[in-house]
Amino acid sequence: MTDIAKSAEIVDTAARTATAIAQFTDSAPLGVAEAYQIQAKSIDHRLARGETMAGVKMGLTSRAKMAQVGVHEVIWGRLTDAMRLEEGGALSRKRYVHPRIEPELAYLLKAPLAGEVSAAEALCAVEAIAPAMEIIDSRYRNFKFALADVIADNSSSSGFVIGPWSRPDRDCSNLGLVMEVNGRTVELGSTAAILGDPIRSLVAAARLAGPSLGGLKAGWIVLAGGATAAHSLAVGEHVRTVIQNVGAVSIRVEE
Ligand code: OOG
Ligand code: MG
Repeated sequence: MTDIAKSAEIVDTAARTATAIAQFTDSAPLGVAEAYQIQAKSIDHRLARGETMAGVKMGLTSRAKMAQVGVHEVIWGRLTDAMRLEEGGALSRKRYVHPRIEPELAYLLKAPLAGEVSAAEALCAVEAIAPAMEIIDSRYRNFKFALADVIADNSSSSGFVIGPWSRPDRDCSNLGLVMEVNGRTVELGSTAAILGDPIRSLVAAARLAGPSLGGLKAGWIVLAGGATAAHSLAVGEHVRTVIQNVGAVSIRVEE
């Protein structure tokens, strides 16, 4: 039997102290349902320290991401206010184990969403969209994990940065995007890489995450998932993502 509380404390401490840990599945089997319980309890520690829920991140919604980490299921994690980084600001490299960054599309909800919804219904709950990047930092050694490990570790989420919000009045199903580091293109892609259309990621968030969270709430952010493989961050890098017709978002990496 997995000790949910103990495991939650282990991932929370690893995240808080930027210390790599062994995969849980190296020592004992771990189910997906238990893994989500560990995630929930680990985030409870953050909420107890005064952080508040800011939304949900969807993960492994593109083939490029699945291939990079060798896990092939859509997963989700919780976002808190403390994970948000200032757009155009800096992140401190030493606060992470081995951070990576990836280009994403963000949705801001104006109405609650839960359970089985259509793409049209999901879009009706969207107040705004924005270019975004997620900082993922698996707490497991060598960024290696199985499905249940990554879920327990809040689906690797450790930060996010959101560019300017705009009205969700355009077709976002196939928008070109580029992620550049110090002006050099490192990833090129399309929002279509996200489940064929990123709105499907919001539909999946409502179905998969909604029930555990009492629904996705108005005011929450939903990250649709990386459209390309992630880039490993190094001190001195300035990372910028531009999404066609949506805008740009950037961050730099300090010591
Ligand atoms: C797992 C999290 C995946 C995404 O956008 O696909 C994710 C990982 O890559 O460590 O955030
Ligand atoms: Mg992501």
